[in-house]
Formats: sequence, structure tokens, C-alpha cells
Amino acid sequence: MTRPDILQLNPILVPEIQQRLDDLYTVHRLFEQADPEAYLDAHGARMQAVITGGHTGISNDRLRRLPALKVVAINGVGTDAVDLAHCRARGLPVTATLGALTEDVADLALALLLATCREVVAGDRFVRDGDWVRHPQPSAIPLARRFSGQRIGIVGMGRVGRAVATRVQAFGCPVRYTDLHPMPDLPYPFEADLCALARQSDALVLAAAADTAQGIVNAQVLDALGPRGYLVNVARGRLVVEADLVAALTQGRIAGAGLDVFVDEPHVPPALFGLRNVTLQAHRASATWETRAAMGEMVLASVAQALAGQRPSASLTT
Ligand code: 8YV
Repeated sequence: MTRPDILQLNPILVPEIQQRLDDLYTVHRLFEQADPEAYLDAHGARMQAVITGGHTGISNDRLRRLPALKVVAINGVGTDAVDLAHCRARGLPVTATLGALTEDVADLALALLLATCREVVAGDRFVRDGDWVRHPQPSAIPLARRFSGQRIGIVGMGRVGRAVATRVQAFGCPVRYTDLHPMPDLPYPFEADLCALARQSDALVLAAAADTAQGIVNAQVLDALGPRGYLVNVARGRLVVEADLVAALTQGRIAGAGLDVFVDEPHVPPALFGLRNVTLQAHRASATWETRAAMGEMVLASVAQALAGQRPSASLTT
């Protein structure tokens, strides 16, 4: 029996997951093709499933060239890079790995908060570069800021936002949040207005979906956060007006930032590279063996269910 053709748009980093896909299907790795668009034109009609990433998604133009598709399996939680309305109209299930990466993303938010306030990366560099030996006097490295007890404002109280709230409680941090509406099951105060939340926070943590919310963190919000305030973003770069953030950081209008996501990845504004109060990551919040394996299992299940003619249990659209 011939194996169904499926299209894979990004590398899968857990070899066991990739192997199982390769055992079950004829996997077309679009990211290995010299001319991906020509490859799609030539082979797209055979593809029964597509596997893509949360922030990379798939365009409608590409989807139109995949007429036999039975599922769009997102190896991630973000659905902002797939046109769900388009897929719904086509009766096409779109699945995501909801719940699989919550803990890791919240862990990285904490790592960024701690690393940024305590200038961990600058401290590491000071030791590695031999500066400690050259300048052993304590004044050679500036004092950092305490994280414990900071007032944390969480933007987006979905799974990740809630997991961040749980974690910061252990550091004695009071939590407030904003979202589209207050959530009665939560014990934390709700703020409808982002500027008001920023004004009452020592650190703002962005954990919101970027389907509709874009550019919500602008100069006004950053000025409300103020020169003692930190910004952490583990959601999407375009929630922030990046030029406003760079200006606020370089002018000392906020205290620092911990950033895993950017507007035009992998391009990061070079003005951030020289700032010791900024911690940068390469969109790695879900990048652990444990989480990527769990995500891979969900993707495997979604593809198998769709190709067996069932509605995938992780479907968001049908
Ligand atoms: C991943 C993400 O980088 O889940 C998301 O929406 O942005 C990330 O977890 C990506 O999806 C991995 O494929």
C-alpha cells in the first residue's frame, strides 16, 4: 500500500517523532527544497496533511495549492499565522498543540524576568571574558535589581498567563492582569486598560495571542511602565511596537526587557545587542525535549485522525 503524502514546512527536532512520521507517510520536507514554490506547484495536489509551526503557519496562497488537504496540523499553540476563517469555510480542520507547551513557556518567562532583573547574562559574560580577574573590585560590575516582590502585570490570561501567575506567587509577587474580559475564576485583580496595568506593574509579561491584538504595547504603555519597569515577551513580537520598545530601552525610559519573540524573526533590532539590561532568546520558549516530544505526539495523532476520516480531537475549526 502506498503511504499518504504529507507536507512538512519546518524541521521537527525530536528524531523519534520525525522517524514515526517517515515510517507512516511519504513526508515532503518543503524546507529542504531549493525552490519551495515550484515544488508545491508540482506536488501540492497529492498532499493530504500539512504540518507547520505556530508562528510560521501557512499562507492562503499555499493552502490553495493543496486541494486534497485533510488537516493543517500546527506544531504549536499560536494560530495567528493560519487563516482560520479560510480553513473553516473550506471545512478544513486546523489543529494545535494546546496545553503541551504551557509549562515551558511560563518557565522561560520566569527565566527572562530573573535573568533581566539580575543581569545574569551580563554577569556571565563578565566572568567568561576574564573581566572579573582584570577588575576584581566589586564596583566593576553594577548592582542589579531585586525580582522577588515585584508587581507583575500579565497581558493575556490564557494557559500561559495563568502558569506565569502561579510561578511568580512563589516569589511573593502580587499579580494583576488584563484580557478581553475579566475571568471570574481568577483571584487576581483585572485591569481593562493596558496603560493602567502598566502603571501598576514593575514588570509586564506578554502572554496574549496575536490573532487580533497587534502593536498594543506602544510608547504610551512603555512610559506607563516607567524607568523602573521591565517588559517580558514570550508571546509574539508584533504585540509590541518594536521601534517604540527600542527607543524606550535605549533612552532608559524602561528598566529592561526579556524577549523571546520579535517582529521580523530571526532579525532582532541591532540596537538591543549592546544593552546589558536586555535578555534575548531565539524564540525558544517551547524548545525542550519534553515539550517538543509532547507536541509531536499531538501532531501525529491529529494527522492520523484526519487521514482516517475522523475529526481530529485537537481541531479548532471543525
Ligand atoms: C514554536 C510557537 O516556536 O506554539 C507557538 O505558537 O510560536 C512556538 O511554540 C513553534 O510553533 C514550534 O514549531
